Amino acid sequence: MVEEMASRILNGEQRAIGKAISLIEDRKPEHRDLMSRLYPHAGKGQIVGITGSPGAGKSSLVNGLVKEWRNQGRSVAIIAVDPTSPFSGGALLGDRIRMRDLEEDDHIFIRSMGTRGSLGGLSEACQDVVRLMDAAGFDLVVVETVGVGQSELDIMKTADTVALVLYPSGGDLIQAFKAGIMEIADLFVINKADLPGVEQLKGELQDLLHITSEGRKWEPPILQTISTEKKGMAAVVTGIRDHYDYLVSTGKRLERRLSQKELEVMRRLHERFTEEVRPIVEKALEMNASDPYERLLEIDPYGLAEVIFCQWRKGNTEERGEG
Ligand SMILES: Nc1nc2c(ncn2[C@@H]2O[C@H](COP(=O)(O)OP(=O)(O)OP(=O)(O)O)[C@@H](O)[C@H]2O)c(=O)[nH]1
Ligand SMILES: [Mg+2]
Repeated sequence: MVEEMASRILNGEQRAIGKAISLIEDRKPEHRDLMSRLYPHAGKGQIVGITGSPGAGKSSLVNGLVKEWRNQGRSVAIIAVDPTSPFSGGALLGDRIRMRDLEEDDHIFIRSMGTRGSLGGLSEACQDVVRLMDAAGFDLVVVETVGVGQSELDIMKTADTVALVLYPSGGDLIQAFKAGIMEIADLFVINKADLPGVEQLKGELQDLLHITSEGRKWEPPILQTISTEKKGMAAVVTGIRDHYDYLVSTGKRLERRLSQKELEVMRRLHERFTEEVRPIVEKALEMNASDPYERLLEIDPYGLAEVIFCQWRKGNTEERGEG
């Protein structure tokens, strides 16, 4: 079943892609086999992260960029990551409405992803979906996230090219600086350039860039757009292309991917291990659930973690017949 699904995905069949995404989002065990099969086929597309504070105009920008890319005959997959933020509810609906006119085209794929349950794994799932789209043959895989938390930052770090969307009087520049987004941004887009304060924002940005860009070979361009009027789109598309050419010609694209490998293996292991021990943890706490709250609070978490770890290790050695 997974084998057939993989070959249909490699053929670019949208229905198979949709099904696979659900498999990935639910973290079903089969998704690992699927991803292993797809992995050798990924790595041809350009992964573009678009980040910025809520309402900066990321979706409007992506909308405009997609039209430009399609005019150049390039296919685009868009993943709108919706963190459990208080802003996302309405915005996501807005995205759907605005992007509906794009959905008739076979060379465009749009999907929103959110945190399912509270156990996280969003960045792992997102990375898998990106890889899936890449393997399916999309020339560009665009990930839109609100630049707030660690998992968004993790997602951005797996992109080839990161564009930070700012807007005048957004007051989000310092926040982005603090969150570490400034350092990983390859392009700066000042959107809503029809509003006053563009020059001031540009000045502040240039000052901050002096601090963060030391030793960088790529000089991040600062571009201006009015996304709602589709103004400035061509320059952003060119900037994204230029950055890709820079990565390829300097060997940095491979370098980046290699340095991410260890991190990714560690994250996959962490996810796998957590999955494995969770039932043991739940059981251990359940046994104590009949105790009054005070007793539950007395449980020493360090000791309990140690007991569970040893129990898990013992179980494994017995399984291998070494016990
Ligand atoms: N004046 C002006 N408004 C814009 C521009 N671009 C986007 N907007 C408006 O800004 C609002 C937010 O735009 P979105 O594209 O949804 O912004 P977003 O960053 O995707 O928002 P979230 O996904 O909620 O974080 C909408 O009302 C847009 O119409 C622009 O260039 N100029
Ligand atoms: Mg949006």
